Amino acid sequence: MNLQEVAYELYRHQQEGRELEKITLRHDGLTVDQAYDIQRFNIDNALAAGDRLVGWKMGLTSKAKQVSVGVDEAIYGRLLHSMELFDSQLSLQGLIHPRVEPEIAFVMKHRLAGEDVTARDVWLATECVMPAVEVIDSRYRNFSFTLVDVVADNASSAKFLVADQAYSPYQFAWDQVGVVMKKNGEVMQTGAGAAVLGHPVRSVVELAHMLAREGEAIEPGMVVLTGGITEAIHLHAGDEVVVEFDGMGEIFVEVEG
Ligand code: OOG
Ligand code: MG
Repeated sequence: MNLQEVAYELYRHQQEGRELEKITLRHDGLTVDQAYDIQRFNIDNALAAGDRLVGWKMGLTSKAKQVSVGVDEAIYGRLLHSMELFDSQLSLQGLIHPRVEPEIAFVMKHRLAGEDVTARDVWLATECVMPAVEVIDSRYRNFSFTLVDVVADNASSAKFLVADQAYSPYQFAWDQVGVVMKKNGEVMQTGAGAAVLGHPVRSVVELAHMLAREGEAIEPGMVVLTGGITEAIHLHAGDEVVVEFDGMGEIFVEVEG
């Protein structure tokens, strides 16, 4: 099996917003390490085409998310400049079956690297913490995948939006922050920061450890999405989503169409 070929097929589907069958159906020997190689090849393709790496996302860090997709391990993906939204308008162009989820984002001021990174190191390295939402969009049919498939597909990354307002890392107990996600006026999901590995800071610790094994690091200025606090909800043209973060205001997503 040629990993570059598998990667390129997935890349075309990501670029064109076309779904495909799980790659593990045809390549059943693929390992998780090879899946991360595929993820990296495709990000390198995007960087060669002029995009920029702006951060990392953790995925499947909450029980609700693990149960809903049937994968019980945390994963990471890479965030590109082209994925970032700068206002509430979400175009469905190039998306297959998008879903949205509330997240807490860390923005770094110092480099974080190594298998011995602790929560203390994360606080020392963090510039600010921000409410965020992620729009995920698996390229696989019916959003159905194994661990290997989803890692290769850059952890279903599609779009993300961070709030305008940043907060001091010490202003809130991030595990106790409550979140309410409404769609078209109806409450769809509720949760608290503690859903993310007990405390979102642990997600950044875990990311640093996972990256250390690959010789990668969280660089200054990068954003880290720590993982969905609740299950993700489907988005369709005309939907209006409001995500309320306790004491921190709201993030709106208006789906164009
Ligand atoms: C995998 C991505 C999960 C999160 O925050 O847990 C994720 C998926 O559910 O498609 O982004
Ligand atoms: Mg997410």
